[in-house]
Amino acid sequence: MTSPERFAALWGSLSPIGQAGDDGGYLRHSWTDTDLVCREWFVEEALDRDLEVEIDRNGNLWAWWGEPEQEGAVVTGSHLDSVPHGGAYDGPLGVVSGLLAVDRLRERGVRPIRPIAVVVFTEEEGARFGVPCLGSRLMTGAFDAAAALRLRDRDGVWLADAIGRAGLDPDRLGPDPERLARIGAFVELHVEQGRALDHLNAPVGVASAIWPHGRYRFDFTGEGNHAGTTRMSDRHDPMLTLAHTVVATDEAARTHGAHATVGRVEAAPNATNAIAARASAWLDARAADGETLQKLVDSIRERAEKRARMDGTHVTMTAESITGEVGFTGEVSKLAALELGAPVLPTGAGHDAGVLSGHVDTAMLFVRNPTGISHAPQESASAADCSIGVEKLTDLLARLCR
Ligand code: HGY
Ligand code: MN
Ligand code: MN
Ligand code: MN
Repeated sequence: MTSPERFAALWGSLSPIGQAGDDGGYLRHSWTDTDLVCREWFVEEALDRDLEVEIDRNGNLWAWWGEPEQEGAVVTGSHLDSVPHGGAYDGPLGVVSGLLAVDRLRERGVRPIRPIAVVVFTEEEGARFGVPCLGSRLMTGAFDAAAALRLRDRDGVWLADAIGRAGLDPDRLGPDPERLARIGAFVELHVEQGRALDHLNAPVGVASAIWPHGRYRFDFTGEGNHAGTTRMSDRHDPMLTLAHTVVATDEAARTHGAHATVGRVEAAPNATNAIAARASAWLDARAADGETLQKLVDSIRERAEKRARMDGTHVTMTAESITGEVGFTGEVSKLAALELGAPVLPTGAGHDAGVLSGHVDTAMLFVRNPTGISHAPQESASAADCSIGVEKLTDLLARLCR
């Protein structure tokens, strides 16, 4: 059994990396120095386990027990990057659990006939370059390499320069069909981003589905002017239209029983005593099915356009990334549900497992999060539940690799 103490020991070697600010949140944006330290941590832990480490053409890290070239690999893992001031567990829990599961398989005397790998996918949160699950989407061809070379972060740094600085060749970005074809099963363990397991009093659960979701950019244009001398009746203020769009987002989500959020806004010139000339807002919209998602986004867009006409401003909406509905219905998920005897539940959060599920027999395991909070410092999981998660992951991998 992986004791909570043993889990805490490995966890403790990773968790201080990238903890930013006094709120205890994490700042681990991909390809930054912090991320490179996290990646070095992973490589060291993998080499300590005599795993063969490789970095693929898209920057994803793979630690192999057995022959990478062999068909039918059993892969587990997750990501190490975070949203700004995110929680400790979203991503890293799956990576640490994967490494500990390799230890446990060896202690149990399991002799895999299929290679096992622990993977770290890059840029899962999309917090730096705006596209979630970028590493797994590039590998599967779900995101175009040429489009990736057009990605820049908010400081204007090109993705190509960021990965080049880490020693990768940007020209090699792109689909990796041979690698993908060699994967027989993928299992991602992840902290639950909600409280269903807490309410069910269960330490571990199995994913049934991932809600379809999308990210949309709203650009509002109006008329910049002096904040002090411009009469209210003469204004064309894009911030007013933006504000009404945020209210419309909340109301539409409640009407449609969906989740919709505006968590990021920008204004230009962003000065206290100047009426904004332009403003932007990013919408994250999610719903239990694709049809509801489309209705939700359409109604938000229509209300934004209607308000723009009232304000004499102009609004455009651009879809930045769309993720279709993911159902975890394959053999591995069925085995997971049977093997674990745990609750089976959907999630509104996107994951690399969702991207791979279109190509590989995939399952997701969730570990209880007593606060239910995620993408914030209050995200939590107990060492006891995490060590149960490692055992359950080990049970599943043991079944899959023989
Ligand atoms: O945003 C998401 O759904 C995931 O946590 N990256
Ligand atoms: Mn995650
Ligand atoms: Mn996340
Ligand atoms: Mn002045």
